[in-house]
Amino acid sequence: MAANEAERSAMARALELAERGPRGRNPQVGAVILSPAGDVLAEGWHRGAGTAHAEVDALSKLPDGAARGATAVVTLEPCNHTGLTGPCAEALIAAGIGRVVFAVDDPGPASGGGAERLAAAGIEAEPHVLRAEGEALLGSWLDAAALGRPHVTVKWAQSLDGRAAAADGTSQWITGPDARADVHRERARADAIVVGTGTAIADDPALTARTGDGLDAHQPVPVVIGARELPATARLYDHPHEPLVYATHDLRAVLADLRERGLHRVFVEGGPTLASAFLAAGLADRVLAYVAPVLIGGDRLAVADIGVGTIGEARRLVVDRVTPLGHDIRFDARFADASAQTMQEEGER
Ligand code: AOF
Ligand code: ZN
Repeated sequence: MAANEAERSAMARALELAERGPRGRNPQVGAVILSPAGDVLAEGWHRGAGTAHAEVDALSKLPDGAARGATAVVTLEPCNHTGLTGPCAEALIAAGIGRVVFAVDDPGPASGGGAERLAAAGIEAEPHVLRAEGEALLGSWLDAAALGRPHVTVKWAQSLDGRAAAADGTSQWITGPDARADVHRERARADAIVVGTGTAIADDPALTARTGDGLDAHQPVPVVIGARELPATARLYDHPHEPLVYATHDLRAVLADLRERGLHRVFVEGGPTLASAFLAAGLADRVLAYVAPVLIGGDRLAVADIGVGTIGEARRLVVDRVTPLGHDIRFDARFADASAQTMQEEGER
């Protein structure tokens, strides 16, 4: 049965409640419990990993039995797994809830499926009420939940012949000002911006997002991966966010930690060794390649060995957009679904 007016306005309220929760590893979720007559019985929201989920928070404000036959209006599909807390679908069933209305499906391989669990218990679950608003609120959390890790964009600039630097290592200004401005817009959309220690030392990048004549309002967290020691004077230590430094080659561990910190969209800026490592591991979802009409030659390739030994193993992409930027051309491409590797947590199916 489609949602009625009281349920829709309760969902709008639940979305407001959700925003009280922190952005982080866990989604922002709100819940409102309505009586069969449409009166608000209780409200709840999720306060972050390890605390009660929104539905359970709302139920906890009611005396035993008071939710019998009531409707739970929740911004996210009630979870169906035991993570840091128990499954909300079971909590709703135990409380005698008669109907559930939710906005957004939980895409988690383990946490999803709550709607089916409710249906199996004879509880009507009405999905996708104010879905667009719910998805807008959760944003990139949804990508990370589906992938089991942050969404990864690997970016590079290259000459027409596929080089990222000249023989002496110089690499600045392969592409022109329009392409560089575009990179800053892309940085501003990311939660974290990642470079290898080699690039951090050689290029000394600031890793800020600069648009127009100043710093963009949103700054991605700078991340450095690799074993080499950075000089204390590195410019990235002047970044508004404290840099995260990982002295490891275990990209999965790095991604898992970034997700724990609520950094759901990762922008890998290089250099070629790190970009190639993400590609080789199948941990890239999107490629952003800026191609300049210059020839460099030599052996400083934009992408090195990615484990392709024979042409049948070539990694195919789908190009979503080709954009001229001044004299350069931008390719915005993604890996076909099966190619990018998801990451499942221990014990998840
Ligand atoms: C809900 N209601 O309010 C939230 C849900 O480790 P846990 O137990 O905190 O579980 C986290 C996962 O549960 C999270 O990734 C997401 O799939 C779901 N979050 N589910 O029913 C809530 N916060
Ligand atoms: Zn839950």
